[in-house]
Amino acid sequence: MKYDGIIFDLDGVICSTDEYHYLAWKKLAEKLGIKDFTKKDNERQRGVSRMESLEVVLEKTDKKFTQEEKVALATEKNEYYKQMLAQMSKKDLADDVKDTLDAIKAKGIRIAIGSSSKNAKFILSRIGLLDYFDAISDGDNITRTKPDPQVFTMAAQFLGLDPCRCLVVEDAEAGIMAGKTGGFDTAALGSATKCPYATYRLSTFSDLKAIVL
Ligand code: B16
Ligand code: MG
Repeated sequence: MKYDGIIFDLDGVICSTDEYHYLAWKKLAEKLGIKDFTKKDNERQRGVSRMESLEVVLEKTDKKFTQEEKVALATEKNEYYKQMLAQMSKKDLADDVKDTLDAIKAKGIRIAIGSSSKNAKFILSRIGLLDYFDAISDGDNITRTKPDPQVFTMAAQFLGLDPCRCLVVEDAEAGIMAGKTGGFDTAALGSATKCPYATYRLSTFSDLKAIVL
């Protein structure tokens, strides 16, 4: 087998919660009087921490905020986001994602989540995958977010595998950089396909089968 383990990003790879991040940040931006927060701005929020994502929004206003006020704004965004997540169900897990994951598992390849999010376990529970992965590395066990490789190196450790035996699947350029820095091969989806450092580029999630099976 080409890889013994696969580490999946969550938002924008396993499910479309990247769209909910965008909508929640846009709602916060509008409350701050920012009318031109766009998907292009949101691209820079992929994979990075909640507080770094807030700075992408605040670049668009002249208003100044204390650190305490920034924490309150990030918390407010997270409340909007969690309200959207609470509406999710198993229907939000696409068939091609579930079928591909099942096929990978059936071959005995170990699988992990590698997500910067502190909401990862809640999302996995909503879509019925909380107990499905061999390991979860997420915002609760890291001190640095992507593009730092920590979330992926910890996922590989949890799987008991060397990074060179694992593939990272990502939709964020920051995630591809994190994978590369950590010594992983990477498979890019969506906007991450623009990143020159990706090992593979996927048009659909199920393209993974041709690489790893
Ligand atoms: P939270 P991923 C990342 O998740 C998102 O891409 C990024 O936009 C977000 O800021 C980060 O999680 C933290 O998320 O606010 O839910 O803790 O793509 O690494 O799964
Ligand atoms: Mg992502």
